[in-house]
Amino acid sequence: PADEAPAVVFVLGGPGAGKGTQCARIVEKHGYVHLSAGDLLRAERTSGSAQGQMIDEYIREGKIVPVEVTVKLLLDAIRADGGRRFLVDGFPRNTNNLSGWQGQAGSAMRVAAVLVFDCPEEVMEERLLERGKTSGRSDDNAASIRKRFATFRDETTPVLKYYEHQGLVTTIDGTRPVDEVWADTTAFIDSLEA
Ligand code: UP5
Ligand code: MG
Repeated sequence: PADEAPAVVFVLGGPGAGKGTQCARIVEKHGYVHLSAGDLLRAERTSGSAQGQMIDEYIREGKIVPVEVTVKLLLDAIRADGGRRFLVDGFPRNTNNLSGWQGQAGSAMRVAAVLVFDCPEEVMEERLLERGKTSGRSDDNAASIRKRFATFRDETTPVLKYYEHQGLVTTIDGTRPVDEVWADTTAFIDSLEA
């Protein structure tokens, strides 16, 4: 119903698991608005703002940018769009992100589900090194990739555990070809709409 708070699906999974790829398809078929926290941070970095250099360093080191920065970017984008259904990709990445979201967006937004793409590090590493040949992303190199993996393992896992306890997590095997992953993804989004 229109009086309900806007719905958010958090999309998580390790670096290179396929979050952005699947989100783009969800937008095309299901009409969600896609907000990649990483894309918003990368855009903010190049906007020349004072915090740009700070964000740049966090990203290259695979560290998680202070939550106030990320939540503000996300909420500004959500409010500017005014839509009812959002995919928030790559967030919340640690328990501090989680409490920042709950404090600042908790009552205005409804977390409908948490979609997690599962993929072994060897596979993700290969994808990211390949993409790094052309992506221009400052974190698509072997040293940054190692740090991103460690951050995901140490800091994001507790967030996944939290939402698992809430019964909100659906995990999809992201190791397979894009079309096979998509078959499960679109079925899952359909199940939310049903
Ligand atoms: N590819 C995708 N799916 C494939 C498949 N099924 N089979 C074969 N290849 C597949 O895909 C990655 C690559 O793999 C692409 O070349 C793709 O074609 C191919 P993509 O869909 O881009 O995967 P994704 O999971 O989105 O990978 P990404 O690199 O974006 O993940 P990260 O989580 O590392 O990046 P993000 O942009 O979310 O964050 C970057 C950094 O920003 C973080 O490390 C952190 O420093 C900072 N950040 C924060 O501080 N806070 C936040 O809240 C968010 C980010
Ligand atoms: Mg991405």
